[in-house]
Amino acid sequence: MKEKTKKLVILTGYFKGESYGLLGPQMAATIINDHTDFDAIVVGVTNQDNLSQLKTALDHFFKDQQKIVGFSSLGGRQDLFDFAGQLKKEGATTILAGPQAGPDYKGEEGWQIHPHRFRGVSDHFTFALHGPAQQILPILASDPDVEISELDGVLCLDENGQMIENPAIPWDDAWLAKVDWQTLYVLKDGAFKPLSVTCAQVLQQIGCQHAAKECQISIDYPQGLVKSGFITICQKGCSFCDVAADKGYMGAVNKTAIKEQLMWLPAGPDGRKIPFELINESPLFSLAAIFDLADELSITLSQINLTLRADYLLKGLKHLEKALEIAQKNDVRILLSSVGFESFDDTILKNLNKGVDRQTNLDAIRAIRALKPKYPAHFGYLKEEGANHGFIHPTPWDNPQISHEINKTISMYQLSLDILPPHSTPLIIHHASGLADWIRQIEVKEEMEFTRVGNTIGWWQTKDQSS
Ligand code: B12
Ligand code: SF4
Repeated sequence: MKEKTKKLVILTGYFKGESYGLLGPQMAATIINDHTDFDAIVVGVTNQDNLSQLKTALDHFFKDQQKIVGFSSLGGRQDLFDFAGQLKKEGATTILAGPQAGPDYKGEEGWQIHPHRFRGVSDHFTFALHGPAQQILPILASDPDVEISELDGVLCLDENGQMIENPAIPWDDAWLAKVDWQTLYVLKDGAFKPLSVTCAQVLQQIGCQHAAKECQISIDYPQGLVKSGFITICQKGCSFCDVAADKGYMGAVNKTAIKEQLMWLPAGPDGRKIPFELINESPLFSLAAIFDLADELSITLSQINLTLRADYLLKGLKHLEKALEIAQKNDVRILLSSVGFESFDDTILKNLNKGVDRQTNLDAIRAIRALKPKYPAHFGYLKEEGANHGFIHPTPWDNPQISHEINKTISMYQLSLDILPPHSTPLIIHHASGLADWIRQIEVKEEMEFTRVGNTIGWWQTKDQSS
C-alpha cells in the first residue's frame, strides 16, 4: 500500500494507566484513514502528561507538514482548550469535534450579555464540527480555497467575528460499522506510542430512549437560598446528561453495522474477542441477539459490559436471564459495569429527572443480588469485578434530612458492600445541559451569578462568594 503523505492527530482526554478504547474519536480516525489520503491517529492525553512534551511529540510527528489537530471528548479540560489555542496561534489547524462540540465552540447561551457566562472556545479552534465524523471528508479532500464555512456540521467565525453554524447531517449506520482499534496512542518519553486497547465498545444505539421525548419538569431551588421554590424547564432525559442534550435519541444501529463492529474487535491472547461495552442504555432486550451475531461470524466473545438504568434492568430481567444462560454455555461473562442509580432519595431523583424512584433502584439491587449466586462466574456487578455504578453526590438539593435518609438507606441495604463506588461523582452542570437552563433562570430571577468553571457551572459557589 502506498504510504500516506498527510497526517492528522486527534487529541482526547484519557486516564493514566488505562487501556480502554475511545469509540467516537477512533471511529472518526478510521473513517479518515479509509476515505482520505491522511494518516490519522488518536492520542489519549492524561492529566499527568506534560504539554510541552506533547508539543514536541506533535512537532516530531508532523515534521514540516501543516499540523491538523482534532480535539474530541476533552471532558471540559481547560488545559487542552488552551493547548488548542496555542497551536492555532502558531499556525496549526485546530478542530473541535465530538460530543457537545457545537455548544462548547459557541459558548453558553446569552454569554454576550452576561459576561460571567462561558464565552466558548471559538478563539482556540479554527472551526468546530458537530455531528457525524464523515462530515470531515469534504474538508480534508478539499483544495485550500474551498469555503469550509458552507459545509455540513461546521461552526466557524466569519471575517466580522459572527458565528456561522451549519446543521449537521443525520447519523447513518453505514458509517458506524467499522472501528480500527489500533489507532490509539499515548504520550511516552516525548513521543507517541501505540496502546493496545483491552476493552472496546460496540455501538448498538445512538443516544438514549429516556431522552426521546421532551417534557416540562419542575426542579427545586438549591438548598441554602433564602427563597425557595421551583423552576420549570423543558427537558429530554436526565437533567444533568450530555447525551440527552447532544444526541437525544436517534434509534438503534442496524444489524449489519453491529455485526461489522463485532468483527473488527481485536482478539485477546486467548483468541477470543476482547471485552467490550455495549453502548445501549436499554440493552437487555437485544442482548441475546449479540450472541447470534457472534455465531454467524464464528467468533468467540469474552465479556460484555452493560451500562443501563435500574428501570430498564427490571423490565428486561427475563431477557438478562436468557442471555446469562447462553453466556454460561459459551463461557462469556456479562458485567453490569454501570447501573445509573445516581441517588437513593426521591427529591434528588426527581430533580435529576432520572425517571426512576428510590424503590425502583432498591428493587433493581435486590434482583441483581439474587442473580449473582445463580451465575457466579458469568455474571458480574461488584466493584471488585470492574463495575462502577452511578452515584451523584453532592448535589444542590442536599440538606440534613435528605442526607440522613440516604445514609439510612445505604446502611439498611448495605449498599457500600457491593453497590456504591469508592467515590461518588459530584453533580456536574455542563453549560448546555438541562440543569444549566434551571440555574440560569435562578440567576436572572434572584439577580445572582454562579461561578463558571470552564464549560461547567459551579452551582456550589456564587460569584460574590468567590471574589
Ligand atoms: C462510549 C462512551 C464512553 C467510552 C468511550 C468514550 C469515547 N470518547 O468514545 C468510555 C467507556 C471510554 C467512556 C469514558 C468516559 N466517558 Co463516556 N460515554 C460513552 C457513551 C456511553 C457513548 C458515546 C458514544 O460512543 N457515542 C457514539 C459515537 C459514535 O458518537 P461520538 O462519540 O459523538 O462520536 C462521533 C462524532 O462525534 C464524531 N467525532 C468524535 N470525535 C471526533 C474527532 C474528530 C476529529 C472528528 C472529525 C469527528 C469526531 O465521530 C464519531 C462518529 O461519527 C456516552 C453516553 C451515551 N449513551 O451516548 C458517554 C459520555 C460521552 N461519556 C461521558 C463521560 C463523562 C465519560 C468519562 C469522563 C467518565 C469518567 N468519569 O470516567 C470517561 C472519560 C472519557 C475519556 N475521554 O477518557 C459523558 C461526556 C460528558 C462530556 N460532555 O464530556 C457522556 C456523554 C455520558 C453522560 N451521560 O454524561 N465513555
Ligand atoms: S443519564 Fe443515562 S438514562 Fe439519563 S438520559 Fe443520559 S444516557 Fe439516558
